[in-house]
Amino acid sequence: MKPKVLVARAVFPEVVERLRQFFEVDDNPQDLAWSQADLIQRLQGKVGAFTTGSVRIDVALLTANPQLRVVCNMAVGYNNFDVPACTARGVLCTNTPDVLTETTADFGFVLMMAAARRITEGEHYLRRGDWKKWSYNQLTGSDIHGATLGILGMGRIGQGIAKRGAHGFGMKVIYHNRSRLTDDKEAECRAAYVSKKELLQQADHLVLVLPYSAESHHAIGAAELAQMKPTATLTNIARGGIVDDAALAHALATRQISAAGIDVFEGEPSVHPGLLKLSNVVLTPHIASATIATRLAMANLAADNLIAALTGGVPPSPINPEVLAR
Ligand code: 8YV
Repeated sequence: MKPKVLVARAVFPEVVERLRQFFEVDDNPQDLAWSQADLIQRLQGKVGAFTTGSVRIDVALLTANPQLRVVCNMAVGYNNFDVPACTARGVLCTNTPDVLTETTADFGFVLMMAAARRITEGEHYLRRGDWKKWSYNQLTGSDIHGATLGILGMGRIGQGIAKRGAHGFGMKVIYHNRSRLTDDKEAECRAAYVSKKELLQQADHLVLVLPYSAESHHAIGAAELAQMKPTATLTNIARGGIVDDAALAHALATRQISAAGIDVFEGEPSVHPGLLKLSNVVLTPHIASATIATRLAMANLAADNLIAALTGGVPPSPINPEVLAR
C-alpha cells in the first residue's frame, strides 16, 4: 500500500501526478481555504504534507497527527512551521532554497526601482486622464545608479540583489546581517558590512531580505524609519511582520521617507488601510518568486523532498537534518 500524503494547496497538476506515482494523494485542486481544524482533520492518517507559506504546522496539529513524518514547504521561508516542535517529534521539515534566489532578487530590484521611479503612481496618473502636459518636475523620483543600496539580511537573495546593484547599476552597496560574509563573498558582491544604524542612516534604497522570526518582528518600526533619509525608499520582499506596517504608513504619509515597495504584509492577504490610501507606495501581492519556471522548480523541489523522505532517499533541502540522523 502506498503511503498517504496531503497536498494542502492547489499546485501544478503535473507535480501532483508525480506524487501519485509514489503516494496515495489527497489534494486541494480547488484551493479551498481550509481552517486549521480542517487541516488537522485532512491530515489524519497522512505521513507527509506538501505545504505553502500559508499552511501552519503547529503543536496542536502535530499532537493531533502523531503519524506525520515529513512536512515539505514550497517556499524558502518557513516561519509557518514550528520547527523545534517538529524536531522534538521527529518530523522532518524541508524548504525550497536556491531555485528561487535569482527570480526573487530580480523582483526585489524591480520593486525598489518601481518605488524610486514612481512607476505605478505614474501609470495611475495616466489612466485617470490627468496627463495633460509635460512638466519639469512631473513624477520626479530618485536615481538608482550611483546611489547607496542598503540590504538588511544578506543570505542568498540579499547577495543576488547586491550583485545586481553593484555590477549592473554602479551602486555603492552596504549591508547588515546577523553574521558577516566572508571576504571573498563581500568582494563578489562589492558590499561593505555596516551596523544597522549606519545602514538606516546611509541607504538611499533599503531592501529587506531577512527571515521572519521573533527577533526580526518589527525590525523596521517607527524608531528605525525615523533614522532613514527623507529621500530614501524602503522595499520589503521578506515577510510581513518584519516591518511595522502602521508605522510605515505614517512615515510615508508624513514623508519621513519618500517611497516604499512592499510585497509582503502583516496579516496578508489583508493590507493595512493606511498603505492602501497612499500614492508613494508600490503594493504587490506576495509575488517575488512568481515566474512560471521558478514556481514549477519550487513545487518540484518540495515534491523531491517529500518523495525522498518517504522512500528512503536523501531529501535535498532539509531544515532540521538532525531528524534524519536519528
Ligand atoms: C512563496 C516565499 O511564494 O519562498 C518564500 O519564502 O515567500 C514565496 O516564494 C510563498 O511563501 C508561498 O509558499
